[in-house]
Amino acid sequence: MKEKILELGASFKDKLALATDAEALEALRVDFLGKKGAVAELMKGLRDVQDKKTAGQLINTFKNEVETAIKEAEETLRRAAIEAQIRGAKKYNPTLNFGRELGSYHPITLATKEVEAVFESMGFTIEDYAEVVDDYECFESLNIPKHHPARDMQDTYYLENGQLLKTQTSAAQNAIMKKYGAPLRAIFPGRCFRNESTDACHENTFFQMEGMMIDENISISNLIYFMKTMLSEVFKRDIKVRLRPGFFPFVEPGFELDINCLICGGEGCPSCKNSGWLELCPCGMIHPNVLEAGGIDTEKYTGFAFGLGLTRLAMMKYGVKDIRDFNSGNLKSLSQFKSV
Ligand code: FA5
Repeated sequence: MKEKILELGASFKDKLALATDAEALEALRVDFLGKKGAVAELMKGLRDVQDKKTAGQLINTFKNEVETAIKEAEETLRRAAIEAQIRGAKKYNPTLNFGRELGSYHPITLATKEVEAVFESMGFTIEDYAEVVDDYECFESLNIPKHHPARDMQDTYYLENGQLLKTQTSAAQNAIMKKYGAPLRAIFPGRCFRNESTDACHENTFFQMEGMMIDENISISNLIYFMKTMLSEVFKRDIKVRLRPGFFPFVEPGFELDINCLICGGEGCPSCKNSGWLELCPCGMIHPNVLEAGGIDTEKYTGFAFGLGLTRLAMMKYGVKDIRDFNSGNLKSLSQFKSV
């Protein structure tokens, strides 16, 4: 009996190796485990064996081995079929590219992703904030009380319910300070709205990216380090930058950070209002009143903030001469920017 089983085992192995589809496996199962299969024949043969117990155990072990091997082979086939399906789906997906151009990222999205990646790698979290805010968020909490002349610099769209369309991403500063407290590193990109007449470098709807870092002993050198790193990572080449004093009620001291216009190389053109420089990223040390309004202990903490003009950054990075092209919906020009 033992020899017979060994013989059958070898034959089963050979046949299993050749069974490469479900039908062949089923045939093998019937041959060995079916009513008239090899195992059933072995059981019949028990009649003529003296040591029935040992022979019965051998048959049982063989039967279990055959069952397990067939099950495993079926599972392998099932997985291979699923993988083939997935591979096939990648080759042909009727919902994609059906006689049309594939979509692409908007250049402002690309610029946003790049800047986000730079700050994320330096430990900043990325926050999202509303486009409709209230007077406190956009002005009061930023040390700009009612009737302060700084409000005139941002011609605001007010809603009938007293709320307004965010004129600057700084409007989220207070809520983010309250949400996280100190220490804090956060950036928050967002769409801003101002009732401005448009030209090659001004839009009424544009993007900014605000950034804040609050901790013990934060100074202007930290601010300059982070601004420099961001610009060199995003532009990946040396660009001329100038830092000059700038007034914003929510920072003290405040700076204007301008970059040499990359459209004209600094000669002067409509993209930079013929000055050769483009205001890109005002920044400064957060005013203690603003920190206090955000619940931050000003005895212990200081911080910097910046308001990067993301749409202008995209202009410079991609050589777009007129900011109005971004909102034009002109797919022919916008779809040139495919990669991140
Ligand atoms: C502000 O909005 C401040 N909240 C920035 C700030 C944040 C200062 C934190 C200090 C600390 P400003 O109005 O200059 O500042 O706008 C910031 C940037 O947004 C500008 O440098 C410019 O790049 C961009 N920007 C402003 N107005 C427009 C516009 N109409 N079209 C396109 N980009 C604009």
